[in-house]
Amino acid sequence: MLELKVLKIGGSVITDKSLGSFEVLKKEKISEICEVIAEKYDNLVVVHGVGSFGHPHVKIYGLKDQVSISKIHLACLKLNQLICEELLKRGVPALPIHPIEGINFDFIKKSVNNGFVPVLHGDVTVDSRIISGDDIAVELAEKLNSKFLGFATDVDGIILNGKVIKKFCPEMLEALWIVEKKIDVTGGMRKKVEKILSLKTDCRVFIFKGDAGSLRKFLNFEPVGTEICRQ
Ligand code: IP8
Repeated sequence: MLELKVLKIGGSVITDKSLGSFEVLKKEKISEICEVIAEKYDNLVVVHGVGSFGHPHVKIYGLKDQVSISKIHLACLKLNQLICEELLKRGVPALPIHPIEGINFDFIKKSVNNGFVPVLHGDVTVDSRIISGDDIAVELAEKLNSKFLGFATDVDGIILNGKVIKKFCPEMLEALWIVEKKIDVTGGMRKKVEKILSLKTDCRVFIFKGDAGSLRKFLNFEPVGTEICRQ
């Protein structure tokens, strides 16, 4: 498999995740992103966060029993179906894949090799854990030996001292500080960066704004936003 890209789209890019929001889509943003993906989707795996189709549910229902887990999963599915439909409308052969069932990396590889675009999402597990889209994206990049991993977020990259930095090195981790007022049960930017730093394979990783221009750059293998350097 040549030049595989893994693109993680943040839940706050495609849904309104502000306090009190419950299953609120950012429809224009979803259209914009799907349009850009439709321009270039070869060897691509997409993972999306679930935003207000999952985080508020975890807060409200908890992970206490099977009914809660089912409710949370169903909300994640709703968003995943919608994203896949929007991609499909634009000719992208999106293949919904649900991590609650376990991730079959060979199947994902096979589907990419056969021209599909697997679309995974943040989810819950039957043993009451949350699996974040960030974890899934990093694991996919590792297992599929991807050379390009991108995180489309609601910020331009990593902001230190008020400025977006082009390259982030592990020594900067302590300085990473971001104010987040949203509900996020899987952690913010710092957790994302820590996860990326744990990546064991040789893969360029970028955090960038989920807008058309930045996304286009990423899909064309151009550096964008902040590159996370691991040494
Ligand atoms: O939105 C979280 O996934 P994320 C999954 O990628 C749930 O952090 C169920 C909250």
